[in-house]
Amino acid sequence: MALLNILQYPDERLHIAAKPVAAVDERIQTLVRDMAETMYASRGIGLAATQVNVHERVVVMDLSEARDELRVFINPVITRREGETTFEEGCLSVPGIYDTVTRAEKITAEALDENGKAFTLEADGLLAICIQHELDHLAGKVFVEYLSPLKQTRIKNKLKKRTRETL
Ligand code: GNR
Ligand code: NI
Repeated sequence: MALLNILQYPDERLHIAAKPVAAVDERIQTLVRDMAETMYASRGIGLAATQVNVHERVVVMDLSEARDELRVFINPVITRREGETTFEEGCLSVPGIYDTVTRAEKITAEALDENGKAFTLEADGLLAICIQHELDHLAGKVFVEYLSPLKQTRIKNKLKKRTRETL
């Protein structure tokens, strides 16, 4: 097991689009385990491989109170979107920043699990929001890009200042 470093916005590597996983092999299973360990250690509800500088379509998620219901999405795609909902989002790559984002209320997602088995999931509520947030990461998009240019500039300056102070 290993803890992975999480890229911090505005790191340009957060904008690299992830490639599909060719085979769910031992290398991918190790990545999944390390990403899960990193997500739990950071108290996040989700983590996309992009955030740990691996540009392949892998996501881990756990929305359970007890933190014992790991969900793994390999090569995920959203096949259906319905309705609209807004939620105050945060991101492990944008620490301390929370703002409202509008997304689809209900989605259908298709992916492979950690054994390479295909599944379909209908989701709403926080699960639907989190899946959309993570798939955005795989496309190279961070939630702050939904905010106004002014807010994006302020967030960038705040995080750059913080990075300077903690180096
Ligand atoms: O831990 C997280 N919480 C969260 C809250 C609202 C909407 C999305 C999220 S995902 C985030 C973890 C993360 O950054 N995943 O990419
Ligand atoms: Ni995020």
